[in-house]
Amino acid sequence: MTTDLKLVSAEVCPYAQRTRLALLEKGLDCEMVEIDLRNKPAWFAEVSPYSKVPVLLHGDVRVWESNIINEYLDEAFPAPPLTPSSAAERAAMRIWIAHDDVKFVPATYKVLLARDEPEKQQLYRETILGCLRFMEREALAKRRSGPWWMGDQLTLADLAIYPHMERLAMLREYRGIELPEECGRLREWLAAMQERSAVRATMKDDAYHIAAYAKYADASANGTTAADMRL
Ligand SMILES: N[C@@H](CCC(=O)N[C@@H](CS)C(=O)NCC(=O)O)C(=O)O
Repeated sequence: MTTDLKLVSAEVCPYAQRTRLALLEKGLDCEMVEIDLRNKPAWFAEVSPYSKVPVLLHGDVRVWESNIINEYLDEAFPAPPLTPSSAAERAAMRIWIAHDDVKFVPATYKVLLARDEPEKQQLYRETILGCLRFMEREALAKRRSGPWWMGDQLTLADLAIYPHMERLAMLREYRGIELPEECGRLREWLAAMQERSAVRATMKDDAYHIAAYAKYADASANGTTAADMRL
Protein backbone atom coordinates (compact mmCIF):
# COMPACT_ATOMS: atom_id res chain seq x y z
CA MET A 1 0.00 0.00 0.00
CA THR A 2 1.35 3.44 -0.93
CA THR A 3 1.74 5.74 2.06
CA ASP A 4 3.59 8.88 3.11
CA LEU A 5 5.41 7.01 5.87
CA LYS A 6 9.08 7.60 6.61
CA LEU A 7 11.08 5.54 9.10
CA VAL A 8 14.30 6.82 10.60
CA SER A 9 16.03 3.54 11.24
CA ALA A 10 19.28 1.61 11.56
CA GLU A 11 19.70 -1.93 10.24
CA VAL A 12 21.73 -2.87 13.28
CA CYS A 13 18.96 -1.96 15.73
CA PRO A 14 16.59 -4.61 17.14
CA TYR A 15 14.02 -1.96 18.05
CA ALA A 16 13.98 -0.57 14.51
CA GLN A 17 13.68 -4.15 13.27
CA ARG A 18 10.41 -4.43 15.22
CA THR A 19 8.96 -1.62 13.14
CA ARG A 20 10.43 -2.80 9.87
CA LEU A 21 8.72 -6.13 10.57
CA ALA A 22 5.38 -4.42 11.23
CA LEU A 23 5.65 -2.43 7.97
CA LEU A 24 6.47 -5.57 5.99
CA GLU A 25 3.76 -7.68 7.63
CA LYS A 26 1.25 -4.98 6.73
CA GLY A 27 2.63 -4.51 3.22
CA LEU A 28 3.13 -0.77 3.75
CA ASP A 29 5.48 1.26 1.58
CA CYS A 30 7.75 3.36 3.69
CA GLU A 31 10.73 5.54 2.93
CA MET A 32 13.68 4.27 4.99
CA VAL A 33 16.22 6.75 6.29
CA GLU A 34 19.24 4.84 7.54
CA ILE A 35 21.24 6.46 10.36
CA ASP A 36 24.81 5.64 11.33
CA LEU A 37 24.38 5.53 15.10
CA ARG A 38 28.11 6.09 15.66
CA ASN A 39 28.03 9.21 13.54
CA LYS A 40 24.55 10.70 13.87
CA PRO A 41 23.71 13.49 11.42
CA ALA A 42 23.02 16.92 12.95
CA TRP A 43 19.33 16.88 11.89
CA PHE A 44 18.75 13.67 13.88
CA ALA A 45 18.57 15.65 17.15
CA GLU A 46 15.58 17.58 15.75
CA VAL A 47 13.72 14.42 14.78
CA SER A 48 14.50 12.00 17.58
CA PRO A 49 13.77 13.31 21.09
CA TYR A 50 15.75 10.52 22.75
CA SER A 51 18.47 10.49 20.08
CA LYS A 52 17.44 6.93 19.22
CA VAL A 53 15.98 5.02 16.31
CA PRO A 54 13.33 4.16 15.32
CA VAL A 55 11.26 7.27 14.71
CA LEU A 56 8.23 7.15 12.43
CA LEU A 57 7.09 10.20 10.47
CA HIS A 58 3.60 10.11 8.99
CA GLY A 59 2.57 13.47 7.58
CA ASP A 60 2.52 15.79 10.60
CA VAL A 61 2.62 12.91 13.03
CA ARG A 62 5.88 11.86 14.65
CA VAL A 63 6.02 8.72 16.80
CA TRP A 64 8.97 7.22 18.65
CA GLU A 65 9.41 4.13 20.86
CA SER A 66 9.22 1.01 18.70
CA ASN A 67 6.30 -0.66 20.46
CA ILE A 68 4.27 2.53 20.36
CA ILE A 69 5.12 3.02 16.69
CA ASN A 70 3.89 -0.51 16.04
CA GLU A 71 0.63 0.13 17.90
CA TYR A 72 0.21 3.35 15.91
CA LEU A 73 0.76 1.51 12.63
CA ASP A 74 -1.72 -1.18 13.65
CA GLU A 75 -4.35 1.45 14.43
CA ALA A 76 -3.67 3.68 11.43
CA PHE A 77 -3.44 0.76 8.97
CA PRO A 78 -5.67 -1.95 10.47
CA ALA A 79 -5.18 -4.69 7.86
CA PRO A 80 -3.98 -7.28 8.60
CA PRO A 81 -4.56 -6.78 12.34
CA LEU A 82 -1.56 -7.47 14.56
CA THR A 83 -3.54 -7.08 17.79
CA PRO A 84 -5.99 -9.67 19.16
CA SER A 85 -9.68 -8.79 19.15
CA SER A 86 -10.41 -9.62 22.81
CA ALA A 87 -9.42 -7.34 25.68
CA ALA A 88 -8.00 -10.28 27.62
CA GLU A 89 -5.77 -11.36 24.75
CA ARG A 90 -4.66 -7.79 24.13
CA ALA A 91 -3.67 -7.52 27.79
CA ALA A 92 -1.71 -10.79 27.54
CA MET A 93 0.04 -9.56 24.39
CA ARG A 94 1.06 -6.33 26.15
CA ILE A 95 2.29 -8.23 29.20
CA TRP A 96 4.75 -10.14 27.02
CA ILE A 97 5.87 -7.04 25.15
CA ALA A 98 6.49 -5.33 28.50
CA HIS A 99 8.32 -8.39 29.81
CA ASP A 100 10.67 -8.20 26.84
CA ASP A 101 11.25 -4.45 27.23
CA VAL A 102 11.40 -4.18 31.01
CA LYS A 103 12.95 -7.46 32.18
CA PHE A 104 14.63 -9.40 29.41
CA VAL A 105 16.27 -6.84 27.12
CA PRO A 106 17.82 -4.59 29.79
CA ALA A 107 19.49 -7.65 31.33
CA THR A 108 21.01 -8.53 27.94
CA TYR A 109 22.68 -5.12 27.67
CA LYS A 110 23.66 -5.01 31.33
CA VAL A 111 25.33 -8.43 31.24
CA LEU A 112 27.56 -7.15 28.43
CA LEU A 113 28.31 -3.77 29.98
CA ALA A 114 29.31 -5.41 33.31
CA ARG A 115 32.56 -6.52 31.67
CA ASP A 116 34.71 -6.25 34.80
CA GLU A 117 32.07 -7.15 37.39
CA PRO A 118 31.69 -10.93 37.60
CA GLU A 119 29.08 -10.78 40.35
CA LYS A 120 26.84 -8.45 38.37
CA GLN A 121 27.38 -10.56 35.27
CA GLN A 122 26.23 -13.61 37.19
CA LEU A 123 23.14 -11.79 38.43
CA TYR A 124 22.17 -10.68 34.91
CA ARG A 125 22.99 -14.12 33.51
CA GLU A 126 20.51 -15.63 35.96
CA THR A 127 17.94 -12.95 35.07
CA ILE A 128 18.27 -13.73 31.37
CA LEU A 129 18.02 -17.49 31.85
CA GLY A 130 15.08 -16.97 34.23
CA CYS A 131 13.30 -14.80 31.61
CA LEU A 132 13.84 -17.41 28.88
CA ARG A 133 12.46 -20.18 31.08
CA PHE A 134 9.56 -17.96 32.17
CA MET A 135 8.65 -17.18 28.54
CA GLU A 136 8.76 -20.89 27.69
CA ARG A 137 6.65 -21.93 30.67
CA GLU A 138 4.19 -19.07 31.08
CA ALA A 139 3.71 -17.92 27.48
CA LEU A 140 4.48 -20.58 24.90
CA ALA A 141 3.58 -23.70 26.92
CA LYS A 142 0.19 -22.17 27.81
CA ARG A 143 -0.95 -21.37 24.27
CA ARG A 144 -3.93 -23.40 23.14
CA SER A 145 -2.83 -23.78 19.50
CA GLY A 146 -0.82 -22.19 16.71
CA PRO A 147 2.84 -21.40 16.13
CA TRP A 148 2.87 -17.73 17.17
CA TRP A 149 3.43 -16.09 20.55
CA MET A 150 -0.29 -15.65 21.19
CA GLY A 151 -1.34 -18.80 19.31
CA ASP A 152 -2.98 -18.76 15.89
CA GLN A 153 -2.62 -15.04 15.21
CA LEU A 154 0.68 -13.30 14.55
CA THR A 155 0.67 -10.23 16.80
CA LEU A 156 2.80 -7.32 17.90
CA ALA A 157 4.24 -9.61 20.60
CA ASP A 158 5.96 -11.73 17.92
CA LEU A 159 7.37 -8.61 16.29
CA ALA A 160 8.53 -7.08 19.58
CA ILE A 161 10.24 -10.18 20.96
CA TYR A 162 11.74 -11.68 17.80
CA PRO A 163 14.58 -9.18 17.14
CA HIS A 164 16.11 -9.77 20.55
CA MET A 165 15.89 -13.53 20.15
CA GLU A 166 17.60 -13.27 16.76
CA ARG A 167 20.54 -11.78 18.69
CA LEU A 168 20.96 -14.57 21.25
CA ALA A 169 24.21 -15.65 19.56
CA MET A 170 25.97 -12.56 20.89
CA LEU A 171 25.12 -13.59 24.47
CA ARG A 172 26.63 -17.01 23.85
CA GLU A 173 29.71 -15.48 22.24
CA TYR A 174 30.42 -12.86 24.89
CA ARG A 175 28.91 -14.26 28.09
CA GLY A 176 28.42 -17.99 27.48
CA ILE A 177 24.63 -17.73 27.77
CA GLU A 178 22.72 -20.40 25.83
CA LEU A 179 19.02 -20.89 25.29
CA PRO A 180 18.23 -23.50 27.98
CA GLU A 181 17.63 -27.07 26.83
CA GLU A 182 14.05 -27.03 28.13
CA CYS A 183 13.09 -24.05 25.91
CA GLY A 184 11.96 -26.24 23.01
CA ARG A 185 8.87 -24.17 22.24
CA LEU A 186 10.94 -21.00 22.09
CA ARG A 187 13.23 -22.75 19.62
CA GLU A 188 10.23 -23.84 17.49
CA TRP A 189 8.75 -20.35 17.60
CA LEU A 190 12.05 -18.84 16.47
CA ALA A 191 12.24 -21.32 13.59
CA ALA A 192 8.63 -20.51 12.59
CA MET A 193 9.38 -16.77 12.69
CA GLN A 194 12.44 -17.29 10.50
CA GLU A 195 10.22 -18.80 7.79
CA ARG A 196 8.29 -15.54 7.45
CA SER A 197 9.25 -13.37 4.50
CA ALA A 198 9.25 -10.23 6.67
CA VAL A 199 11.78 -11.78 9.02
CA ARG A 200 13.90 -13.06 6.14
CA ALA A 201 13.97 -9.59 4.64
CA THR A 202 15.31 -8.00 7.83
CA MET A 203 17.35 -10.81 9.34
CA LYS A 204 21.13 -10.74 9.88
CA ASP A 205 23.39 -13.65 10.69
CA ASP A 206 25.11 -14.45 13.99
CA ALA A 207 28.46 -13.01 12.88
CA TYR A 208 26.81 -9.67 12.10
CA HIS A 209 25.16 -9.49 15.52
CA ILE A 210 28.31 -10.58 17.34
CA ALA A 211 30.27 -7.78 15.65
CA ALA A 212 27.48 -5.27 16.32
CA TYR A 213 27.58 -5.89 20.09
CA ALA A 214 31.39 -5.88 20.47
CA LYS A 215 31.41 -2.39 21.93
CA TYR A 216 28.82 -3.33 24.56
CA ALA A 217 30.79 -6.46 25.42
CA ASP A 218 34.05 -4.54 25.91
CA ALA A 219 32.08 -1.80 27.71
CA SER A 220 33.35 0.90 25.34
CA ALA A 221 29.87 1.68 23.92
CA ASN A 222 29.16 5.36 24.55
CA GLY A 223 25.81 6.00 22.87
CA THR A 224 22.47 6.88 24.43
CA THR A 225 21.40 3.26 24.78
CA ALA A 226 24.58 2.30 26.65
CA ALA A 227 24.13 5.30 28.96
CA ASP A 228 20.52 4.31 29.68
CA MET A 229 21.44 0.68 30.27
CA ARG A 230 24.21 1.68 32.71
CA LEU A 231 21.69 3.42 35.00
N1 LIG B 1 12.93 2.06 23.79
C1 LIG B 1 13.42 2.42 22.48
C2 LIG B 1 14.83 1.93 22.33
C3 LIG B 1 15.47 2.36 21.00
C4 LIG B 1 16.99 2.20 21.03
O1 LIG B 1 17.60 1.96 22.08
N2 LIG B 1 17.60 2.35 19.85
C5 LIG B 1 19.05 2.33 19.79
C6 LIG B 1 19.62 1.49 18.69
S1 LIG B 1 19.27 -0.21 18.92
C7 LIG B 1 19.56 3.73 19.51
O2 LIG B 1 19.09 4.41 18.62
N3 LIG B 1 20.56 4.15 20.27
C8 LIG B 1 21.22 5.40 20.09
C9 LIG B 1 22.52 5.45 20.82
O3 LIG B 1 22.90 4.45 21.45
O4 LIG B 1 23.16 6.50 20.76
C10 LIG B 1 12.48 1.82 21.42
O5 LIG B 1 11.82 0.82 21.73
O6 LIG B 1 12.37 2.38 20.32
